[in-house]
Amino acid sequence: MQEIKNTLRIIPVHIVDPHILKEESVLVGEELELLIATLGGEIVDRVMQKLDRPHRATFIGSGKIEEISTLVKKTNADVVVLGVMAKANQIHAIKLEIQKENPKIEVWDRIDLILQIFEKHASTTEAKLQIELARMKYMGPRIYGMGFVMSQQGGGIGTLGIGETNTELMKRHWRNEMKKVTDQLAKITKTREQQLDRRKKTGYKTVSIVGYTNAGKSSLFNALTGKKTLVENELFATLDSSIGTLYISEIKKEILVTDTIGFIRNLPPQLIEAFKSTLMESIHADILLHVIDMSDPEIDTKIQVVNDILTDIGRDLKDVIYVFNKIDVTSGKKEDFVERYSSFSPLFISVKNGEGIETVKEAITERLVAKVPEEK
Ligand SMILES: Nc1nc2c(ncn2[C@@H]2O[C@H](COP(=O)(O)OP(=O)(O)OP(=O)(O)O)[C@@H](O)[C@H]2O)c(=O)[nH]1
Ligand SMILES: [Mg+2]
Repeated sequence: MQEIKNTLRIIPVHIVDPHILKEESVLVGEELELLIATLGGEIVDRVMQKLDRPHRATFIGSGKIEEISTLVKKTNADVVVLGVMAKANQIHAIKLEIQKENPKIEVWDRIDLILQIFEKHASTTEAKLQIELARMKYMGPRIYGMGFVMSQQGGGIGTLGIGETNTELMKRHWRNEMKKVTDQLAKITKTREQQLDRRKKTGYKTVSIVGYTNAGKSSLFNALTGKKTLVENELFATLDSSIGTLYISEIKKEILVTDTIGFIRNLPPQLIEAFKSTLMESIHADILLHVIDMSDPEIDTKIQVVNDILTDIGRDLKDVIYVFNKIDVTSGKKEDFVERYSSFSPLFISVKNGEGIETVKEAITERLVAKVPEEK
């Protein structure tokens, strides 16, 4: 995959499952285009496809590929992005066809797009390593040659003329590379674990901020800790975890607050796995603040996505507080959410105008005060 230098001319392919609600697919499509905007891509045209079931060889089928090829020629596009997760061989097959119109065309699926954004936003060694690992796990077959993919599927090897030895070599190289990165990351994870242990021993309590991407996590983190982490109206502005402190006068102690990477729907488990070291604090925090954009029309879906990922990484939802943010631009009624999410002690805030920040501190204090005696 090439480095991104100039503005990429992108054609999104919105693949619509006829079984889901129209409103929902519109929002999923908007999210895809928001991801493209975050990468700094220019949408030069768009393609829609209603698809009951993916075509085995190409996901979208030959008719659609032809339509896209024509558009690629007409618009001089650099990248075609499928709004779904496709298999390496499917992407490859599409690419082979479209290359007839533009030999330099890139074909990505939604995960490739997310990985590109990660790469653009990564600043620390840890984030970079995690992205490299995610990319190897997800795209290894595409990077290190199609031979591996073909041999996995048990078909097409003969026709491509890739010998078994060659395939084995590629596989081994891929595994070695992955092991190098995994080892480097393991060191960082270990350091983090030791830090966490030390903090726990010295009695530090930790609060971790989690939530869907762009919900306002870093904004809340800054408001609570007085730090200045990057806040952007972009998806995945934050890729690392930051730590700040908050003084709780009732217990006369500082607590640690962490901000971390946001979540998004339909992430393959390998990707989440690759970010484990960043997510470590969230897994072990005493309290989780789940920040929710209350102005979002997909609020319930996104809450569910976050909960599913938390559960996946092994965090129970017991000590989670729901923090509904952006009430300054929300028309929905608080009462409905209070009722629906009563077991998550819902709070309502606007980091933008400072409303409710105190209630967040109070809720944290209340939990900590309740916890301290039982632990002594
Ligand atoms: N209207 C309004 N906008 C807000 C509020 N809080 C945050 N925002 C905006 O929401 C956008 C995302 O804020 P961030 O704090 O970067 O969100 P995040 O959850 O850290 O996002 P990622 O790190 O990208 O996952 C920014 O444009 C903020 O200015 C709020 O209370 N009201
Ligand atoms: Mg952030």
